[in-house]
Amino acid sequence: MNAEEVWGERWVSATAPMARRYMETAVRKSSLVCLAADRNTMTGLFNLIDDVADHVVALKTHVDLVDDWSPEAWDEFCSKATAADLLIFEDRKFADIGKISRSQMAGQYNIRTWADLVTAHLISGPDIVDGLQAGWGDAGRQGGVLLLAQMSSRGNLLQPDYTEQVVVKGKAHDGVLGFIGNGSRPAELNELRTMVGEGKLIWTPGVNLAVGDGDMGQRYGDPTEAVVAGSDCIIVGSGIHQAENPGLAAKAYARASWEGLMARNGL
Ligand code: S5P
Repeated sequence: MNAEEVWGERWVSATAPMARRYMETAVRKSSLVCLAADRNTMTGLFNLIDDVADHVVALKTHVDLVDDWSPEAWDEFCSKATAADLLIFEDRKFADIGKISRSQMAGQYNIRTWADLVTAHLISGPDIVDGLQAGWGDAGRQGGVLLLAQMSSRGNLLQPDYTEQVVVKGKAHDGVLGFIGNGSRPAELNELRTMVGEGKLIWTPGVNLAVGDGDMGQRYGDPTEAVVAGSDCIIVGSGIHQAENPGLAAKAYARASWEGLMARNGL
């Protein structure tokens, strides 16, 4: 099956080049998994690519938590990820005014030169998306922003009226690839999908094959249920990188997510 057959209306409506690149890669790998690569050594990160690349579509990084980070090692890591057909997603959760966010795309980590996707909060207003897009433009590249519309963590302050405003403003912006939704609560996700419609993607952290509470306020829901409820990508961290066999775990999450997509689209 090609991407349009698999994704249906989402493929037709989500025309952003980065959205389509994601959806095509997902079909190639039969997976809707983004790995939250939360390891704090470069060796740990390189090992993850070796273990999981066949079953994962995107790698989500937190560049500032790597103890032995260097520009050279990071370049090599990104080249290896790209060669393994992985999108690179820096979960920077930008939140400042537009011009500062643009500058923060440069600096020591120079995110604009290697990230295909970044996260942002819309707390400072929609100019942040223009700032981030200008950052990619400064490097002659294109990228997509995922706006935090919901969060998975206990007690977060992203209330329903805030979520709605993020969705209304985000839907109107071409630079927005989609939204981060709460994968631990299918009912909340259903509501988010209704608000978002078909034109933007929803990516969801807070999923684990072992549902329930995680460390320090994290909450987990079932990956298949999240996809059936409207998620287009499950973001999985410890469920994969802390597993005894990360490759096998990635494969299990890929299968769970793919079954969700097939069920959702009646395939
Ligand atoms: O609401 C959120 C948003 C994000 S991006 N909740 C989250 O947990 N995340 C990220 O997803 C978080 O930064 C981490 O990298 C990942 C979840 O990891 P896990 O180990 O709990 O699966």
